[in-house]
Amino acid sequence: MRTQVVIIGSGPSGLLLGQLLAGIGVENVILERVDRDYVLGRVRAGVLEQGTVDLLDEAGAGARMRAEGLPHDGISLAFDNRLHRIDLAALTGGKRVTVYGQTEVTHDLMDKRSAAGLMTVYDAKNVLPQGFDTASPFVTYEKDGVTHRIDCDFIAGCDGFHGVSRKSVPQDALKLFERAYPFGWLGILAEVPPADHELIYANHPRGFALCSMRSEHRSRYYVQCPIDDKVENWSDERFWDELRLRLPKEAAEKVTVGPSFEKSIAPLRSFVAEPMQFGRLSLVGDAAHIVPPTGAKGLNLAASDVRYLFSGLKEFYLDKSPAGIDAYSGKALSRVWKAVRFSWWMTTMLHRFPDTDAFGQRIQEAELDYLVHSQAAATSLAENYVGLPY
Ligand code: RFL
Ligand code: PHB
Repeated sequence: MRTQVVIIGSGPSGLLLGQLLAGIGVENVILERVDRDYVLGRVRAGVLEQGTVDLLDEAGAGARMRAEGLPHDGISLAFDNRLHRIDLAALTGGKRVTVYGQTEVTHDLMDKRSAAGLMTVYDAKNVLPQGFDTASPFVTYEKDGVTHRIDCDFIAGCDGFHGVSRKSVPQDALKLFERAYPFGWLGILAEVPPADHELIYANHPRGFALCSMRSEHRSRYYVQCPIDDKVENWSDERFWDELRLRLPKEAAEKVTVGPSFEKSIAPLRSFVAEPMQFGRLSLVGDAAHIVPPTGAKGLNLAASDVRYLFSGLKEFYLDKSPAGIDAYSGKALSRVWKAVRFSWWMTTMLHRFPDTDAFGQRIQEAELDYLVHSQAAATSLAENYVGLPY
């Protein structure tokens, strides 16, 4: 068969791109390695920048987010047994973030896609992008033991960090940048009201902790844990005790405990692959870059990549010009590296590192103190947190 754009991966970046393309009449097919429920079962990001919110609206998938998402005007940094609020809106001329889970974003985009009758092949095995150094690329895959081929104009590699797209480009054409952090995040979801109406990022001698939420009745909490730790080592009781030890008293007292219904450990990593464009194949989102979740940037970067690629494809199809596609990698990477820097900086400032000595600890304390008492420093955090302009 033939289509205009083959999208590999039905995570948020693939689904969002597919929906935007369909909106301007560009045919696309999504090939996804696993099934729909598996994709929806992954609990990940929770904070949307305004640019991501606007893009979901443009894709026609913003209605539930508008109704159920929680707009936040600030966050708190906790250290030295106190909460220090950063007023994001006041520091950025009224910008804010929206708390709405990635699972819900994916769900809304999938519903829109099925309602529009757009083709998605789930359980597509051995997906392989080919011929993307020519003007006639194609993708092969297997489904129920039968091999299929889809010819197209462009291939969008939206298949995450472990996907096939990045692996399919000539490896000597790729430049990789990587930093692994010597700890992980243990996260839980529980059907209890959040400790605060805004997020709390805590630096504590026992390690980092984060209070987040999915709704006014559902909390998402994280604690920094050793990289080789196992979920089985963490009963709910141990988790709640550890979380409360890492929070200032005023926040710890407001933590409502209850049974967790999800518990997992995520490693933290910074990773960038350059370039993000190889002829007719583009890498989008986690396929090209990973950030540690401390700045809440992973999903938002996937959305900004989609915005740049979509405008390039739109220019190609509507104005018959390849200029936008040719500029994709440069534009996307410029924004990616700023978010990589911000996420690395937040991670470095808020976590305990195994090799932090007394000097390093005082530097961390001085940085946090400076941040909450200097308008210039707080403004820098705020403008990055709400999202740099596209
Ligand atoms: P995704 O969401 O990984 O989706 C990729 C999709 O591609 C499919 N796929 C394939 N399909 C066909 N053929 C293949 N060979 C394929 N290989 C893979 C996969 O099944 C999947 O459906 O990438 P996308 O769309 O770029 O979206 C990026 C975001 O998901 C990601 O940046 C964030 O979730 C990162 N992230 C977090 N970001 C935040 O902002 N805040 C968080 O709290 C947060 N927590 C997380 C995270 C990422 C995690 N990962 C990657 C393990 C927690 C975890 C555990
Ligand atoms: C989340 O709610 O999962 C979340 C929020 C903020 C972050 C990371 C994760 O920085």
